[in-house]
Formats: sequence, structure tokens, C-alpha cells
Amino acid sequence: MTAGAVARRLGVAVTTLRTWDQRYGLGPTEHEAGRHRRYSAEDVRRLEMMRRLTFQGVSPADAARTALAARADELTEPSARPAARVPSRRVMPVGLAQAAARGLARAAGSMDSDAIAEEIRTCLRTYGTVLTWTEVLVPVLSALGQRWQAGHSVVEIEHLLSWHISTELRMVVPGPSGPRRSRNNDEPIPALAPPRTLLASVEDEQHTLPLEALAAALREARRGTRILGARVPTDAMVEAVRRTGPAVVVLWSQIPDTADPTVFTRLAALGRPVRMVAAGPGWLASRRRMPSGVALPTTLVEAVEGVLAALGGPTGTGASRDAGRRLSR
Ligand code: B12
Repeated sequence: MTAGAVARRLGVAVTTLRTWDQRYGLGPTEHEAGRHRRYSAEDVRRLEMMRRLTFQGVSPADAARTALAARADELTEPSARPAARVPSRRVMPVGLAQAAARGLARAAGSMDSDAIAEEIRTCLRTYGTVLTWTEVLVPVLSALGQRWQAGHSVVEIEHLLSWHISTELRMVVPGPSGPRRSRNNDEPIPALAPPRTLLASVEDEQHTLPLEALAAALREARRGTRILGARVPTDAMVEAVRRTGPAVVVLWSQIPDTADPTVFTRLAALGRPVRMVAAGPGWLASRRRMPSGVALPTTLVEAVEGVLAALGGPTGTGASRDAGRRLSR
């Protein structure tokens, strides 16, 4: 099968398949001269095991190890395991993600606030933060960025959409096992332990949405955060760490102009046992100037798993510990 066909069958993005191939070696094994590599039936069944485990909350690294180690007779026939049987988490079929993204882009384009809010809320309730962010919101935001770069007037759309994304992400509540709800009734919201994670965008950095997604995803995992928002001056950042003593600090930089690694040097100089995380594409150019021990996750999932692992305690799988090791490199 081609990557596109496998992606459709599994309900994941083609880019996800590529990542699983590059990172974990879960790729196509069939070769045909002069053509793209093809997935065999067994490759597909391994990928289905991978997908099942990751949607159950197992980290990609652990899920891939299990899927690669499984004997052929341990892999169930695809037809015997419809997506509907995946417990607690649903898959987000590619078609649905694309339809939701199209709907959201349309609503944003016509500046229809109610429709924007409804589309985002429905996705968050049904699929949770990570899938909604990765499969729906990021594609729409990226497309908007491209239109801006091409000279279209989309700044007003960008602001409206950002507002609604923030609003809906802030409504994501913690729940017993992967909540998919927004705060829309009188149900008591389960209490969380005091936050040990501090999130902020660095000095002069106005972009915050990915951090807000991280905060929502951590809340779903029943971990509270302190989030300082946009443009946090370095002095204030240092003071916040000194005053609140977090176990993890995640600093977002979207654009290279705002990425100054000395903020990490200053935090390290406090001598606190704090896991420092540099998140966002802004840091890429300055990563060699980072003090040692600063983690650089490249995806929301990696950041969530890494924070959960750094916080310790019951994270559900040993996989999160692996992610923590990845983060701590
Ligand atoms: C929304 C938005 C805004 C909003 C932000 C609102 C808010 N509360 O965050 C507002 C309107 C304020 C804004 C302002 C500006 N923006 Co703006 N903005 C965007 C937009 C459309 C989305 C930003 C976003 O959330 N991206 C997050 C995801 C969608 O994108 P990503 O980072 O590329 O995602 C990758 C990785 O980061 C990773 N990832 C995704 N999510 C997560 C989460 C975690 C935790 C991790 C670790 C990784 C990760 O996966 C992705 C694939 O690799 C982008 C377009 C874009 N492509 O991002 C422009 C964009 C980032 N903005 C841009 C610019 C230029 C600006 C302004 C300078 C414009 C201006 N002249 O005023 C100002 C900001 C200045 C500043 N100093 O901060 C440029 C940056 C170009 C560059 N590389 O330097 C972009 C790329 C648009 C473009 N195509 O040119 N912006």
C-alpha cells in the first residue's frame, strides 16, 4: 500500500507515518525498483498496533518498540479491530480532521465568531487537545501564516482566530481519564495538585498559542500549570522561578528575533533543580548557545510527555519516562 492509503486506513496524517518511520523505524519494507517504497500487509498491521497503543496513551517510543517486537501472529487482522474499539481515546480520521480544518478556515475567513468557537469546541470535546491542536488548529494557523506572507490581508482574521483558540483552550478541564469536555455546566471541576510547571513566552514574544495548547493538554492529564503569557521580561522570568520554585520551566520562542538563550543561563545560575525546556521554532538558530541540559522538544506530544516525565508520579506509562530522558538531553 502507498503511504497515502495507509494513512487513510489508519486515520492518521501522512506526516505522522513519516515521523514513525524516521524516528522509530516503523516504515514500509517492500521495495519496487524505481518506485516509492510500499507498505506490506504486515507493515500495516504493525502500524495499526502502533496507532492503537498511542491512542491509548502509550508514548510513541514505547508503542513503536512493542509494535516492532510483536511476532506476526500477535498482530491482529485489521478487519478484526475497528477503530471504534479503541478504548477511552478516539482516532481522528484524516477526512474528519481535514473537514474540521476546512470548516474552521471557512468560519475564520468570514469572521464568524460563533462558528469558529463551535468548531474548535466540538473538536476539543471529541478528540482532546493534542489531536485538535496538531491535526486541525496547526494546519489552519500555518495556512493563515502563508497567506499573510503572500501579502493577503488576514491580520484581523489571525487576531480573531487566536482569540477563540485561546478561549477554548482555557475551557479545557481536567478529567478522570482523558476529558473531552469544555466547561459548560455546573459539574464540579476536579481539583488539581498545586502547579509545578511554569510556562511563558520569552521577552518580546507575542506568540503564545502553542503554550496554551501545552497547558490545556497538561490539564487534561491532570497537571496544573502557571502560565505567564506573552512577552515576559527576562528579569520577571527569573523572579517567577525564584518565587514559585517550579520543577519544569517551558519557554516559548516562535521567531528567532526573540530567542535569547541567556534567559536559560540566568535560570541555571539560580542553582534550582528545575528542568528547563526551550520550545518553539525560534530557538532552532540559537540551540548551540544553550546551556547544557536544556531540552528542545519539537512537537506538542513530545513536550507533554517530557513535562509529565519530569514531574514524575503516575504518568500512565513507562513511555513518559523515556520522553523525559529525550527531553533532558
Ligand atoms: C497567530 C499568529 C500571530 C498572533 C499570535 C497570537 C497568540 N496569542 O499567539 C499575533 C497576531 C499576535 C502575531 C503577531 C506577530 N506575528 Co505571527 N503568526 C501567527 C501564526 C498565524 C500562528 C502562530 C502559531 O501559533 N503557530 C504555532 C504553530 C501553528 O506553528 P509552528 O510553530 O510553525 O509549528 C511547528 C512547530 O513549532 C511544532 N509545534 C507546533 N505546536 C507545538 C507546541 C509545542 C509545545 C512544541 C514544542 C512544538 C510545537 O510543530 C509545527 C511543525 O513543525 C503564525 C503562522 C505560523 N506558521 O505559525 C504567524 C507567524 C509566526 N507570525 C509571524 C510574524 C512575522 C509576526 C509579527 C512579527 C507580525 C508583525 N509584523 O507584527 C508579530 C509578532 C511579533 C513578536 N515579536 O512576537 C511570522 C514569523 C516569521 C518568522 N519565522 O520570523 C509567521 C510565521 C507568519 C509568516 N508566515 O510570516 N502572530
